[in-house]
Amino acid sequence: MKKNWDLFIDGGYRPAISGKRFTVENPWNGETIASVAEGEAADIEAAIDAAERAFGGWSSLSGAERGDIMHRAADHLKKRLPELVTIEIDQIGRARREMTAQMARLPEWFSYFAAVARTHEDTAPPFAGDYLNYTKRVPLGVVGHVTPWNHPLLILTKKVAPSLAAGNTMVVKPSELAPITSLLLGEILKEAGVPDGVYNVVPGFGATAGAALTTSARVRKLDLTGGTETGKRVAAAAGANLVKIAAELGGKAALIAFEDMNIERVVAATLFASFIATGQTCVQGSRLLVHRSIHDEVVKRLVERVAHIRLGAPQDEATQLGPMVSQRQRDTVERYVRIGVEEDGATLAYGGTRPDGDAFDKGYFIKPAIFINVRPDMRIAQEEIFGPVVCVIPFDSEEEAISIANGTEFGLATSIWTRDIARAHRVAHKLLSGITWINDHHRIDPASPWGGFKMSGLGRENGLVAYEEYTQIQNIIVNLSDTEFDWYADDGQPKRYS
Ligand code: TXE
Repeated sequence: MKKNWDLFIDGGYRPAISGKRFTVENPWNGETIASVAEGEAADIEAAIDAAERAFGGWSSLSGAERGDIMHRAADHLKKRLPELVTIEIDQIGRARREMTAQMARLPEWFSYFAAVARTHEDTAPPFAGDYLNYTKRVPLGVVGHVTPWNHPLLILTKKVAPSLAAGNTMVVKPSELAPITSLLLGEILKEAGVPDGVYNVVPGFGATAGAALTTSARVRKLDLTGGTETGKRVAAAAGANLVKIAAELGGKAALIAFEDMNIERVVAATLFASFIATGQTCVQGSRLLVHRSIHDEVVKRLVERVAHIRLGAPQDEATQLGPMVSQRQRDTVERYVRIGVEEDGATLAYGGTRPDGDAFDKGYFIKPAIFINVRPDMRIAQEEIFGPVVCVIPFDSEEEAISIANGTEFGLATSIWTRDIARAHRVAHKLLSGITWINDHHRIDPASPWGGFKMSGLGRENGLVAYEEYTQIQNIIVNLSDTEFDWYADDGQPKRYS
């Protein structure tokens, strides 16, 4: 991989106007993997200029023409996946088996939204009188994407594909911890035929580049994935300029395991939901609500099985869990482990400490943590930790499980584990949860809406709704009558509404 990266603006690389650079660290060994141009407000302005210039051309292509280019983008992306996977692992420390599985699906987003661009149909709503009435969905203009480090290219792809399909041009501010794959996507889109200036990337920090993009009145929509506090700040800035906002923010997902579920399946589900991505995912299973009658057996098996998860070098195929992304994120987890231990009643049944051994010395490792005897009102059961920590909470009735599941400020995702089909749907319908899986967790599809209730965010990614949210409606009302109409004439003709 090349070591020096610049901003990607107007189809090419260029240094930051200030000449500043920052470094990207490998969280597995602390080594610097790249030096990246550090964009600030002036660079964001230059990127918006380029995106504004490109808008006329890109938005005037037909949906089918944009769709063809996006299908080529899917093909190019597929070819470059091995390189992208390796870079993503170096940037964020996630295990190769996870990144390979996740990133293999990214081309589907371009294919799906290419098909939407080609097949989208507008509407002809009824309109009283002799009228032809139709709507057109037209692009918004320049849109801004602010993305995080936990699934850098997946989250960006979820925003870029519908933006492109709808005919928008864009400026991306990737996470300062993981900007490289976003830059490489620029090369891939260019190769596929996306015109220069349609896709621009300005790496930099939230307080400078991020703030410049999100306070710009020239951007017509902001789409952020990040922490809830950042979401509030960005939404306030967007409000000041009446800019549309989509925000995918924090979560406190629960798994609800009923007594009719096979114990081994509950245990496997919890390990997968809670610890994949070293717990650094918005839909992480941070609470296991388990029926009291199977609680002890589930806890026993969880503790037995978690001890066998293999921590290690993220690039190694055999590794099951990598380090956390940064010192800061590990500090947060360790702080919450202390809070949990100090809170009256909760017991740390496993993990929460750094693993022993030279292999783990330089990386931000932490052993997956299981808390038991947790009460729903404890801080560890309420606040987003964003790490490999699960709080096990027993329940006695369906109503109690629903109330605990809904009892946080978040509402992103929940999974229900039961063989009882009526109960599964009954519970799902009472959850304040944007995404609800029944007998599964962490499943996503480009066609299926993704986003949260309450403080988990605004708007939806994926699906037709995401395409529509990257458009605005133009309503065209055609009078089909040749009868002359003169409101002010005293001609004895009936007037409108009279
Ligand atoms: O996120 P930030 P951080 C949560 C998770 C995590 C916490 C902090 O709980 O522990 O957030 O993580 C940009 N104006 N999630 O600090 O800061 C920033 O540069 C404009 C959940 O990494 O929210 C980055 O590009 N932009 C989440 C992006 O926002 C600003 C994924 C996200 O960073 C900005 C990540 C500002 N004022 C963290 N401040 C999820 N939903 O999956 C920051 N940014």
